[in-house]
Amino acid sequence: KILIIGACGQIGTELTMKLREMHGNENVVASDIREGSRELMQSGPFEILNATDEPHIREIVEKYDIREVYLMAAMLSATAEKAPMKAWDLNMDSLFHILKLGREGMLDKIFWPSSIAVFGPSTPKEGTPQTTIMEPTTVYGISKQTGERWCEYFHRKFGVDVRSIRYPGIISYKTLPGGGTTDYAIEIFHEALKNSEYTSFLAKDAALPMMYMDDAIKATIDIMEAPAEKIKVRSSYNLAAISFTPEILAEEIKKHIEDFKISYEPDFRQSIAESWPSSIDDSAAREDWGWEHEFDLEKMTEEMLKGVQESLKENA
Ligand code: VAH
Repeated sequence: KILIIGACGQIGTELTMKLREMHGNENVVASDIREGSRELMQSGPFEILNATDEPHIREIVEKYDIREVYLMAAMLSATAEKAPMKAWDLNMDSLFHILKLGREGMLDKIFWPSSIAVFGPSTPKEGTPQTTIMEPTTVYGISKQTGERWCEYFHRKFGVDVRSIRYPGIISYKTLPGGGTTDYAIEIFHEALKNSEYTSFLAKDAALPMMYMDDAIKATIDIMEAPAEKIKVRSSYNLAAISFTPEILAEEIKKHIEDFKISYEPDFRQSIAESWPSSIDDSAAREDWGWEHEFDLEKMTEEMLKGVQESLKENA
């Protein structure tokens, strides 16, 4: 059976629904520090779990005979800057608990998400390579860089089959943003549909690597389904789909909402965005396990406007 830790988060929610669709609801146990959406809570087993609570994790793994864990719990970049040590403890302790279970032979496979936040101001910004200099300036980025090193260590030393992806900014409408620097690209759709205007907390030219949620879920499933020998990178794979600036995204939205207006009031998150790459080279993922994105800027914008419109109607 599969356990998802952090199942109520932005990625966790949609990943849980997808895995339940693939493997059967009863075979996918969702867990998080708090309850999640009605759809998630009603579709299969759920446990309230603090991702740093090792004894409770072990108890759940034994109770449900878990053999695969997706560890999606973390504090993201913007929130982590407000509570650095809390973010470090959550992001790192949770990973150690799961890697140790893997070392003890309790798990067949582990998925752990990294992020483009592992890159810093000294990293080449365009077409950032799979292997390059990484001097992250955020607590979140430092925790993800450290986590990658531990994943590679537990794989090399103890044969733990842990797989990881450096997610770019992820855009979706089924869960509200969770404290990320890239979340302007989610908020903008809600504001455009509600008020036809949006004030961006990033500057107009802040280019960032982004991906629509369906592509992120597909990549997560693809890397976990690939034969172990194809997964040559055991720190974490670069992954990319689209790159755009707030200005480019606003222009795309204006094709659907003509009177949409954007203004810019960069805040502390602008300096985080400036420390990250503008675009990523993900050729290793494409070569090793056949990664291919589907959603370009146009298709993502259409899907988001449709999806946010529906959720606004439902909650109206
Ligand atoms: C964040 N959405 O903004 C996350 C992600 C690359 C961005 O790590 O912190």
